[in-house]
Amino acid sequence: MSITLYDLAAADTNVRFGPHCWKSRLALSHKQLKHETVPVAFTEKNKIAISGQGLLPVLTDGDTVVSDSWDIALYLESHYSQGPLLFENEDAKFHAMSVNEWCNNVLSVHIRPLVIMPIFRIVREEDKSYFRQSREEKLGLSLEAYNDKARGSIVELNKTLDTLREVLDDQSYLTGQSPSYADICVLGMFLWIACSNEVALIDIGFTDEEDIFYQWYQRMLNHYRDVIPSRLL
Ligand SMILES: N[C@@H](CCC(=O)N[C@@H](CS)C(=O)NCC(=O)O)C(=O)O
Repeated sequence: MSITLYDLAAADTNVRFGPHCWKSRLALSHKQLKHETVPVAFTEKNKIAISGQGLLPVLTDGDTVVSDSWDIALYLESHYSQGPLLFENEDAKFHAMSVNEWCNNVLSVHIRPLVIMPIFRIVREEDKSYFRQSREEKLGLSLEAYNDKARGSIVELNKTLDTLREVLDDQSYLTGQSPSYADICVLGMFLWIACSNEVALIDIGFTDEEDIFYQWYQRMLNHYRDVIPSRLL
């Protein structure tokens, strides 16, 4: 069956920056599943009408339609038993679920100020007013005022990563010596920064080459290099 992933895109449709979309793209790569991607801009939700909701990612596999990155991960794991597992066992699934929640509720708070203006700059002209209005309504601040929090965010993000550094001190990946869906969730959040900003993460200044987290990040990019934009490798 042919798998298609509908993925949030910038004006340059090669630029895909959605963190949840990245989780699904990395999950497909992890399971070594061939797939096509369809770029979807913020105001092109008609392309995913088939899913009955308005958020990306959406995956189609023949007649099956799955939305929500977590549900996509569960779908791929249960329907494609070949290739490496996303969750080694039930405990790993619960661990990944809590890492995913932590990414969505804690990490994202520190990351969002770093991506808000860069995303505004790279989306299509016709998407800019939707992006500004929807984000300003949610944040209760102008994009510009929110962007002013970026410097402080880098410091907070760095502190937050200490939780991961403690784990990565003893092992190469979050659940052991090979990557799993928990690692994918975290990488998805960092690809949100890396794909919306023109400069490399290290140039933004929140980590350095000696940092155990940065080393994990490089290992992850390399592991999933078949789907990672070449400028990040
Ligand atoms: N819980 C959902 C979140 C989906 C989500 O927020 N997707 C973003 C892209 S990564 C989106 O569709 N944004 C479009 C919009 O805000 O209009 C998941 O994990 O898939």
